[in-house]
Amino acid sequence: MPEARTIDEWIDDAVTSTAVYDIHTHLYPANFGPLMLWGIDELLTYHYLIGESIRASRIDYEKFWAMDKGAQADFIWKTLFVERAPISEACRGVVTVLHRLGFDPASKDLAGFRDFFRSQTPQSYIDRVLKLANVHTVTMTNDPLDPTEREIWLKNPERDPRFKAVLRIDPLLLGWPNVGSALSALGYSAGPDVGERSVSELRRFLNEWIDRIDAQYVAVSLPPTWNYPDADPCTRVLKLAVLPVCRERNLPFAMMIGVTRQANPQLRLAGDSLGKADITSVERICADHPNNKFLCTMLSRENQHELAVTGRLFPNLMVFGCWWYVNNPSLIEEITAMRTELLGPTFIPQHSDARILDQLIYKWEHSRAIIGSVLKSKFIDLANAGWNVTKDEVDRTVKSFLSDNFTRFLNH
Ligand code: RAT
Ligand code: ZN
Repeated sequence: MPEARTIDEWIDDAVTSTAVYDIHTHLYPANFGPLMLWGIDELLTYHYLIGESIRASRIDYEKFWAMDKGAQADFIWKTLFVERAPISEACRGVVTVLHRLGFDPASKDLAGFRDFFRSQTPQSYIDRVLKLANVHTVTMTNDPLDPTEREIWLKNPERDPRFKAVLRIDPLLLGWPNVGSALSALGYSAGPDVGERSVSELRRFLNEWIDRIDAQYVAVSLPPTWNYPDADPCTRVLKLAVLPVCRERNLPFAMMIGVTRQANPQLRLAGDSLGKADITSVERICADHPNNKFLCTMLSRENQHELAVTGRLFPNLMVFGCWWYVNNPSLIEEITAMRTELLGPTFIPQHSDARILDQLIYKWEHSRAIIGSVLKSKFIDLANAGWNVTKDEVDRTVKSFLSDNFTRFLNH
């Protein structure tokens, strides 16, 4: 029987050396031009840090938004890293990134950091970051109704095989009746009412865009009030267009549930809140569509236990990630331990949600450490219970968590 120290070493090795398939980010490859965000000014103006700096400084919203990006980054650096200790998770992330790139973050030499980023090219910086973060594939979030993104796709950009696409359809489910006119402006004869004609045009839209971007799955974020089934356009579009198309094409449908958009609009992207959602909607959609595959993550801590239990009940449901406001060390640890106890190795513990390329470095370094520590405690408990834990078993478990559970689910 291996000693606890040996098991710890196996896990540390596996967790660091296994390359990650990051199943949800907001990143783009270099040839997507302005959509690819990277570098120190983008890192500092991450919406999490915008929210934190406005709160800490009590600056007027208008005064903050009137600054250009460089001035906002200066302000956030001064407010959160110079005047105060950067002890929040989002602040610590910037410190980890700078450190891993070889800087002494304590030098507080923002001008020096900027010089380094100015000397990088987007393409080679992607190689460097993916290597440092040990991430082999990054899943984007692609919205064909976003005019900038749409223009780029319509030019058939060359694909970087490390960046996979996902068709994100929030407005198609939640934006009725207005989305009807947005679709008809693009040549789909959809009206405001989700009638039969709109439904068949929606299916055409979905199929065309799945093909164009080679989508790996179709995704939506939903409010805590989401109810399924309901007498609303969302249920109708799901039942008649989204789920049949996903089924025909064997694509998962990803539900990210619990976001209340724009609870404080003054904060713009940083102004979204959260709430506890009704798990019975997840149960019903999985039960009613056994031939569909679902990915699901939930935003409120209060939903995490019932989501893990729901995962036990439905093999067609893949529980994934610690999303956004639960992507913090104390909660990742709690959620990952609980999911392991209820689901064994059959879930996807984490995604990064990175919006800025460099964030892959910290989001994965921080998450790997926690996934490793949860696995150590579980494998040592197992050894103490009398099981002969092997290195192969440890390696397979880590690979399932960081990459294989997702590819197996896609291919099933
Ligand atoms: O985590 C985030 O950055 C959020 O702003 C959202 O993008 C969220 O993850 C989403 O995909 O809606
Ligand atoms: Zn996201």
